[in-house]
Amino acid sequence: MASTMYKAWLQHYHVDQHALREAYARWGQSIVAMTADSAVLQSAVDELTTGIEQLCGIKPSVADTPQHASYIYVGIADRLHRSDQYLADSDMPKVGKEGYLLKHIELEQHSVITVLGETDRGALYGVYHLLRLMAMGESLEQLRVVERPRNSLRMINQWDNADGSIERGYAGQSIFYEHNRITDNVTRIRDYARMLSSVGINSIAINNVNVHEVETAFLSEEQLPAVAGLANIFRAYGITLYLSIHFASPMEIGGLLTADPLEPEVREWWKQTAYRIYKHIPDFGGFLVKADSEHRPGPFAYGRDHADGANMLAEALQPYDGIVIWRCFVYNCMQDWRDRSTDRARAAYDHFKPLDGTFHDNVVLQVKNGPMDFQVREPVSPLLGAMSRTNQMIEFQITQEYTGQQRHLCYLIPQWKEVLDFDTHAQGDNSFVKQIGDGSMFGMKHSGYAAVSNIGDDDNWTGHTLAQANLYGYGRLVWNTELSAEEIAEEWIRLTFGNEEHVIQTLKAMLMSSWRIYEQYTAPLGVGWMVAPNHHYGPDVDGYEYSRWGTYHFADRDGIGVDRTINSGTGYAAQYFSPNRERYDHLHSCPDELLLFFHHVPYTHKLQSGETVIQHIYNTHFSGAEQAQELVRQWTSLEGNVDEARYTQVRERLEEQAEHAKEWRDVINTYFYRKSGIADEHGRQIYS
Ligand code: GCW
Repeated sequence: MASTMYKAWLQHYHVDQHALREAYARWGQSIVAMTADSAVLQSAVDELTTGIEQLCGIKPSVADTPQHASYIYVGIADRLHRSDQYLADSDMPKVGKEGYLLKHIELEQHSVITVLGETDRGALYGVYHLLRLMAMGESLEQLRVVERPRNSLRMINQWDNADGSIERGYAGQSIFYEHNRITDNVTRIRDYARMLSSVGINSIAINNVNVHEVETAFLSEEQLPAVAGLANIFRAYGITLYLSIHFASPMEIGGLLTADPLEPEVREWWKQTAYRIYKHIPDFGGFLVKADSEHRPGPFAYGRDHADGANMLAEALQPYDGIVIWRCFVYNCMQDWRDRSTDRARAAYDHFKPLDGTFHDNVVLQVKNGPMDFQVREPVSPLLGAMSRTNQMIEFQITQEYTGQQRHLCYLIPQWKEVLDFDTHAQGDNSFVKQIGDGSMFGMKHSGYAAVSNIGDDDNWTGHTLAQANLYGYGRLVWNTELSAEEIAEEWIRLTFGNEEHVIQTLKAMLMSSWRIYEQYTAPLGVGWMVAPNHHYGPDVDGYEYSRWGTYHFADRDGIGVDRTINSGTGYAAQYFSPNRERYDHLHSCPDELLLFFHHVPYTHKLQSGETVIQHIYNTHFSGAEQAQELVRQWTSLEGNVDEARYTQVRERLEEQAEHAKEWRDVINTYFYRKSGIADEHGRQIYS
């Protein structure tokens, strides 16, 4: 039996309100669907069947024509029999290729809950929506829901390696690979596909963007059958499979002496490779590419640019409608800390902006949400909005590399919401990042979101059971970017822990405060980093200060921060459109939370809040650590309301977090006290 941890948000708790359960069961006793030719519709029916069994304690019958007066109909609008036309609206709303209509229809002879898509994918998403409503105890009497996703690419990136390890994974080993091969244990992968599909994810890249030797050969005739096996699993849940590829594959596995993208034999090799892949996986999504980044090979080796590299791959995939997702995380990772003119934050824009308009229309640039690397606080990447003639998608990191590694609670949806609602001013006022995500800002063909997964083979998938909320929330958010972080949190809590008010309110408060709390006791005012090198867990203020990675804070006895202004600094602020450019560039208008990202200031500089920088550092670190302790208290108030296994697991993690927050507090406070010699106004304990 799957544990409560394992079932995540697909618990389908038995509905204990009698009248409600009876109503659900009346319709749910009978499912009508024509699944014959569609694995996706079959999944929809299977999900609905097990969902109803668990929610209502009855076993539905499944047939392709009504057997009872009340039933749930699952299907595709334009495939309805003439006699079934009443199931659709007289003018069926346009729901697109992934949307759906949910509706209660009451006629003389029939009482029907209908789930209709224009495609089988739409119907599947509709079923998940219906199950959600039932799990949250919503009445279906007035049911009428029309939904379509706002964004077309809703992708997950696995950073899984064939040896079973996961780069930046904090929840065990890979569920995809063991001992350098694709696993035969497909149950877990199927359950993952169900989870992803239930929140609307439609694409997955199944291997790390750092592609090592074994994964490079996934493109070979020998390995493709196993890859196709994974594609089959995901396809049944409406999820398209992508591979991360090694740019020098023609040399690594093709026996060529070059990977130069302008070399005809290299281009031919990729065309043959695409042909081979599509023979095995006719609906293969395409390639995800990390090139010329952190020692990965790329077109620079041949004096070519990123458009040359991406377009070569795009040409190979074009006959099959495949796409190239090309990452913009390109920067000099061999910088010299003595060199103050190179600024890593500038890199993505400097590399890619000049190439606007030169990429084929089946290339999508994948841009990290911030200019550095998934820190707890960063400005929004200035590249978002800066390329009006290029497909773009936005990359988030669900795995908590820099946000507590799933040992600390950090609900990330509020952070992502801020990114989506950021006004780039690219097309004047109200040019929000979410309009790049949905392609509307520049009317692009491809757009959307990708995020690095946070799952592994731990029983609870995500290490910290509450980190499941980030995976759930990512899917829901990129389906509908208008949902609020609170709404998503509440949904997740109800589906995961049930509908008890005390649990909902307590847990929601914990989730909603957690990102701020984490920010408070870690690196201050947007400066970032200050983590231990390599593994990135825990405080080490100077850990990256004299390194090659371009991640500095420049603290000295007088002050701290990176001068990225136009006149005296690296000029990074100029990459933004006005008025963001001026807002960041000027000390008086730069928002406090990003102050040290843009400016180098004395410790005595007064923030907009009225506090000095040094006092702010002390205050937030004392307060952050206290609030981490408060999270433990909030959670322990739920003892008895949450099952023992999850209660204990989460309590242990929160206790560890509270302890570790004190370590952060003391390391940071002591560091700045030693540097500045300025005492805490409130005389609290700072170790000298
Ligand atoms: O943040 C860095 C990570 C690397 C990662 C890289 C990237 C997959 O520390 O582990 O490599 O980002 O996004 O490519």
